[in-house]
Amino acid sequence: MTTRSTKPKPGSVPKSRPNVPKTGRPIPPLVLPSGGGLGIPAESPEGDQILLSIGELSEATGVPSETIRIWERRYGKPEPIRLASGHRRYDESHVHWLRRMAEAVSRDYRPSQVARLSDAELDRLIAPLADILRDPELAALLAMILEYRDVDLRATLLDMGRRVPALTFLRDRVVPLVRSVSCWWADHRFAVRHEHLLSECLQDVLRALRIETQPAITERRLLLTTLPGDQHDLGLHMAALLAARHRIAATLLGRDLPETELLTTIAETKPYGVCISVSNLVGASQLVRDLAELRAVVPPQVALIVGGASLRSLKRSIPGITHLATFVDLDHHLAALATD
Ligand code: B12
Repeated sequence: MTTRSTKPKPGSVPKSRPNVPKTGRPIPPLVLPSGGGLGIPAESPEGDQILLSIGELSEATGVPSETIRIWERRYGKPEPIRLASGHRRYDESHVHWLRRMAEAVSRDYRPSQVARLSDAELDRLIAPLADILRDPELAALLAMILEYRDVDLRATLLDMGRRVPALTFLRDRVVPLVRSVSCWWADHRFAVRHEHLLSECLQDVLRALRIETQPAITERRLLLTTLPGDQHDLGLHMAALLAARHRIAATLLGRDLPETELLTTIAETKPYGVCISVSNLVGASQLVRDLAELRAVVPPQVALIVGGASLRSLKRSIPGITHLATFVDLDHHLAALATD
């Protein structure tokens, strides 16, 4: 399959480019919620454009209102349109910039550094991910999502997952696919519904693949969960698949499990360890606090294994916690455990 010309090129994703996906099917333009919060007519000074309140901007970008205000105070961006009443309003260009700013920040660039960049520089900064889209197999998967071909998507992923080792499948297919979501979200090709569709399909596929190889409960058991409030559990399903491939029983406890429930499960199952996946929604200070608290209550013989995007923000390791940056590290860890 050849790369199609509509694909974004690194450093050249002009805001006004035609929004035509690789499939040739036009992607609907970003739909902004109508009406202003606070009961104020959401019109620009010209009176012909739908504008967003700060809450709506936050909803459209996933960036908390408080962060938007801080960035405006510190870096002068996003610079709101002011209504006669003094209220802040935002248009599509603000949504566009903020999504890309959030994407860069989630990849560990400092907000102060990113805020100084021109649009073209910001495009270049987050471009490496766009390279993923040159991969025809991944591009085909993304097209399936945009066309709501979830049955095909599941079947294709299942087939890939059965053909290659679990680590290769995760590292070369699943993780790049999930990461490209933020790239496409940042430049408006993906909406929340696409993100949900992909997440659901991936969960189905990861579960199915795991069940195919899941060992009967052995003495080596791993419990898997996320930290309170973190709904991002795809990393858990991925880690569970790897564990199953190493013949280690992975007991998925899902997200938002109260700590007391986790402690009771530990007491009742006597696992080798608890594996926690942390998305970059969880900030560094919260991560340190939550993990230190958990370590203090989990019996010392039970390993606490932590991985996920949020770890990149940690300056140093937390005593008693096994930090594994990638699935390659987890794979090594599990391999050693399985032969132990
Ligand atoms: C899918 C997704 C969702 C799905 C989650 C579905 C699900 N069941 O998991 C849904 C739509 C529900 C969602 C919701 C939200 N999301 Co979201 N989401 C994502 C997305 C696209 C992928 C996250 C993911 O699963 N990554 C897959 C994991 C495996 O990759 P990783 O975290 O980079 O981990 C790597 C390694 O660290 C390692 N790893 C991962 N886990 C583990 C575990 C172990 C043990 C080991 C060893 C290694 C390991 O493997 C990976 C490859 O190396 C990210 C964007 C992104 N680029 O990450 C945003 C993202 C995490 N979400 C974000 C946000 C803001 C939200 C919402 C607040 C949006 C909203 N306004 O509602 C909510 C929050 C809900 C909540 N309270 O948690 C932001 C967080 C930014 C921030 N710092 O605030 C991100 C970064 C998007 C962005 N650029 O703005 N989201």
